[in-house]
Parts: sequence; C-alpha cells; structure tokens
Amino acid sequence: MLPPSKRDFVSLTLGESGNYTNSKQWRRQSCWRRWKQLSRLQRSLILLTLMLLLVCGIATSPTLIGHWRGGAVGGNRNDGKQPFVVDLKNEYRFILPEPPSERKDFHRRGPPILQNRLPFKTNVSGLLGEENHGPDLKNVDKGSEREKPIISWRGAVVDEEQASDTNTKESGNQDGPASLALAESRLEAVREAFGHAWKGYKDFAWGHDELKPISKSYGEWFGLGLTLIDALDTMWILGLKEEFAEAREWVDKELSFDKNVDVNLFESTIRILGGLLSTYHLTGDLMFLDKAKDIGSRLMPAFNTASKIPYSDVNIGKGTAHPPRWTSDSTVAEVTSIQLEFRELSRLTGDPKYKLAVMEVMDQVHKLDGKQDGLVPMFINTNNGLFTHQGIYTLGARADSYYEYLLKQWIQGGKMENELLDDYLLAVEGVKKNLLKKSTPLGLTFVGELSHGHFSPKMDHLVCFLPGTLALGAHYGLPADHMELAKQLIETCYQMYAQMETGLSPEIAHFNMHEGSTKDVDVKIADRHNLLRPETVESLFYLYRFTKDKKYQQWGWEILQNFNKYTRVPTGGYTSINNVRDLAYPSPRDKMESFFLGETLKYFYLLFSEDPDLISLDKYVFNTEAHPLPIWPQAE
Ligand code: DMJ
Repeated sequence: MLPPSKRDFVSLTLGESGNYTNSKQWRRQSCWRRWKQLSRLQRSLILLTLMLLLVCGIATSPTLIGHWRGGAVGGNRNDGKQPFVVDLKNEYRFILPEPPSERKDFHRRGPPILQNRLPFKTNVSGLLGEENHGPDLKNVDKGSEREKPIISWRGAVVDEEQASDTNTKESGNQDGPASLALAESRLEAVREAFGHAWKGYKDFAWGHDELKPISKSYGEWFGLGLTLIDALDTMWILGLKEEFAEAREWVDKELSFDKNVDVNLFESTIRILGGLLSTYHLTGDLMFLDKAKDIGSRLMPAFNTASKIPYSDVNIGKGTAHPPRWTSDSTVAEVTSIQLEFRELSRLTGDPKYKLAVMEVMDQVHKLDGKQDGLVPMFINTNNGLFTHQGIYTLGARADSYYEYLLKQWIQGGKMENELLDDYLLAVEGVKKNLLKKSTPLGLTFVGELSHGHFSPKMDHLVCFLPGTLALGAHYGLPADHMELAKQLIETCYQMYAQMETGLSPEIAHFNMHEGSTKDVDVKIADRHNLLRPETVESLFYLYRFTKDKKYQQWGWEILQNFNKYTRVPTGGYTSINNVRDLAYPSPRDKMESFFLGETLKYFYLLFSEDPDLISLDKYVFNTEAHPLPIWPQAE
C-alpha cells in the first residue's frame, strides 16, 4: 500500500459557477442530483454492477487477456524478463500464405565464409565479395519452379513442398542424392521464409526495433534497430548477401548508441552486443567490433550498484543506470546471462573490466544461500546482493538462461572453470529431483515448477531450451543420462506443438497427471499465445546435430509449415498470435519479435543443414539469442 501522499486520486469536479449554459451541462447536473438522491446502498449496488460488467467484459476478451498475460508470468514482456507493453490496437485479418512463386526476388544465396576471429585481426577482405559463393543450388530452387499452388482445406495457398508432408517422412538413404535434395529444398524454404519476414521489416519498419506486420508499421523498444541487428548473422549464415550488405550499411551509417534512451541490460546485451560480436567473428569486419565496443562500454554503468549485481536498466546516452520503478531487484536469469558476451568483449579488446564485472556476479550467485539442490530463485536484490522472493523454482521465465549460461561459459572458457560446471551438474540433479514428472496418458517427461514445496505441472515454452543444453553438455562429455533426458524432453516440447489445433505451441502448457486424462497438454485461456519463439527449434537443432535422427528434422519441418500457415502475413512478415487452439481465428497480435529472425529462422536453417561445419559446435557456442561466439583456444 502506498503512503497517502503517493496514492493516486480520481477527482470529480463540478463547475464552480453552477451556471450551466448548455443542455449537456444541464443533463450532467441533473444526473448528478439524481445520483445524490440515491441511498448509499443503491449507489453501492450500481457501482458493484458496473464493476462486475467491466470485469466480465475483460474476462471474455481473449485478445486483451492474451496481451496482458503475454508477458505476464509476473508482468513480463515477451520472455518473462521485461515489462510487457500492452498494444490495444490489434486488429484481426485473415492470414493467407503468399505463394512462394511470387518471391521472384529471393533467390540469392550461398553459404558464408565462417571465421573465428582472434583478438585484433583486421582482415576484412572477402567480405561480401564475389568469391564468397556457395554450391550451385539452382536445381533445388523450388521457389522459381512452382506454378500451381495447392489450395489447403482452409482455402489458404500452401507451398507444394509443405503440403506434400508425407514425401518428407521417409527420406531414404541419409546421405543419398534424394536426401541432399530434400535438405536443400528445406533450406530454401527457410531462406524464403526469412526473405518474407525481411520484406515486411524492410517495407514497414526499416531501422526500427520491431515490425508490426498487420498494421504495416513498427514498434519501438529501445529505438536501436533491434530486428536488423538481431538478424545480421542469420543473413550471413543463410548466405543472403544483398540483404546483409544493406543492413551493414545501416549499422555503419545510421546506428548510433549516443542516445538518451533507457535500455534493458540483458536484452541489449544478448541481442545487440551478442549480435554485433558474432557478426564481427563471422565476417571479420571491424566496423561491427567497433560498434560492439561502443555499446558494451555504454552498458557498464549498470554494474555501479552497492552489491555489484547490475541494475536492469541503463541510459546509454547519459551513462546512468537504475532498477525498475517498482523494485530494487534484478532478475536472476538477466544478471547471469550476459557473461558470454562481456567475457568475449574483454578477450577482443584486451580490457579485463567487462569480464571482471560479469564474473563478480557469477561468483556471488555461486556462493549465495537460498538455492534448492542447485536451483535458483527468480530475483536478486541489487542493494544487498541476496536472493529475494525465495521458495519458487522454475526453469522458465526469469531463471531459464542462468542454467544455460553455466554450461556455455564453461564451454566458452575451454572447460576449465570448475565452479561453473559444478553448479550446472548440481542444477541438473536438482531438476531431476524436484521438477521432473510424467504426464498422462502418454507418459511425457516434463519440467514443472516448485512453489514453497508445492509442485505445479506448469511448463513455459521457454523451458524447451533445456533439451538442447543437456544434449550440448553430453556432447562435451557430461553424463550420458543427460542425453537420455534431452531426448525425452524434446519429445515433450514437440508434443506441446503437435497437440495444439494449429500445431503451434502455447506460451505455457499445463500437463495432466491424473489417471484417466485423455490428453497430456492443457492450456489455460490466458496462455494460448505463440510469440514465434525459438526454444524448441533450437533444441531440435542440437538433437539432430548430435544424433542425426531424421525425426528431429521432420518435427522441425512440421513446425515451420505451421508458422507459415498461421502466422505469415501476406504483405510481409510473420506475426505473433493469441490463440494456438483456434484454426479459424488464431488472432494475430501484430508483432514480429526480433528473435524470430535472430533465432527461430536461424535454428531452422541449421536444423535442416547436413553440414556439421556450418557453425560447428566444437568451435562456437551460441549465446541465448542464437548468436554464435567462438570457443576460446585452450591457452586463454
Ligand atoms: C530470446 O530473447 C532469448 O532466447 C531469451 O533467452 C529468451 N527469450 C527470447 C526468445 O524466446
């Protein structure tokens, strides 16, 4: 409760003169008199009825609830880590896929030159140069050959490749020509999807943070061209040279961090700093490194706190930082998922201050009380450096990437930082002991949540990063049962898609555990949205790389088709939707998150690629926004 001086008052003021000169004013006066003549009981009843009507109105509006809930697991933005901005301007329009044959301008491709930059290398030759050609893919260029689009039962025009689902199920000889052609056609489908998303961004949101594809406009979060920066390395990996060149030009000429703007430390680190660093490594273009240094140094004021646990927000123009308005807490996942990027910045600049600042956070979190079997609470106080809101444990929003970055820092640093490994191994045991259960009827293994000793069968889609991370750990020699668990969990994540009417996962699933359930996955009305998130595709990519089991590619292919069916906007771009359970009315939210280009489409591409050297997992480690950063040579 706020002190009286800070409470907000709604004051109803009548005109002082009492001299009403027009009928409107007269009517107002008369209403007011009648109101005053009512008894207190009558007035209370009327007010109560009005409030009930208002509440019912809101409760029956899925769009509105979807919006509120969209970041809501505790009032979040897209990933539960940021305040959610309510956009009430959504309007529904039918989404029909644009026939791929119309995308005549989107056939440029060829794999990039992939490089791992050591500190201070200056080679920029070859960047976007003509020598950078990939194999000739003309023979598998389905987009230019298609003439007769297939009409789906919904009346939507469907890509022939996508419609002929069954021909992809048995791919025959894994390395034979048919298999390679299939892989190429899927890669082409991802390039085509990227091109469609990019077209929307370019036409309606160029240089802005996010495309609003339905209203053909844009949304601003930090005002730093977030989608463009997030997408840079995806374009490079997909071999989209012209698009990359245009975007590079914008970063070089237009992007300025000298702006009086508050940015979220975590989001700008993983998307902007991470995106610039990885693009520097892939291209060798020093311009990206200069920009990375600029944003990296502007984010450092966040660490000027009493505890050295960083604030959530930084004004990159003024050099000031602060916590959110309502608390002095930061989110645990946010302060422990900026390390890969700042450590790499120290390595590249030779200045240890970045690494020291983020490792101080890891040291403190390592020593803190309040964990349960290696599982961390969701909040940490920036004044005293202690966990707050203790007793709630989740692998979802606000804690997720803490676990991911324990393992990935250990990998990045050449597997020498034992505390990180110990904390990771402990946490995996903590998950097994406290959060793993089986659903009915299929017996799917899922990761629930613990709240003051009470188990909840709730699993965020965000948790679907875990199978990939577990598989990565197993690849690096961690216990084989991590891989077994990864395989079980990715099946569950896939079912979160497959059991929905649209074949797209909801933001949050609840698993049934009682005898006699007929379906494993339940979804609350407020959790039915899909934000084009990457986590399941990300894990499918890891699982495929390590097992070569084609079913993972097939599952990914199904998901890509469903994104095309239900989230693709004909005029360009893809949109988040409010209701994955409604085929006829998925209710677009009019927003394309930057991570759809930065992560989701990149992981689709890597999943369908048969080339283990396309971002080798023995040379690179992906940050939590899918930006590959080099694994350091052992000596460092
Ligand atoms: C991304 O920004 C990152 O993957 C983050 O770790 C979680 N949320 C989104 C994608 O869902």
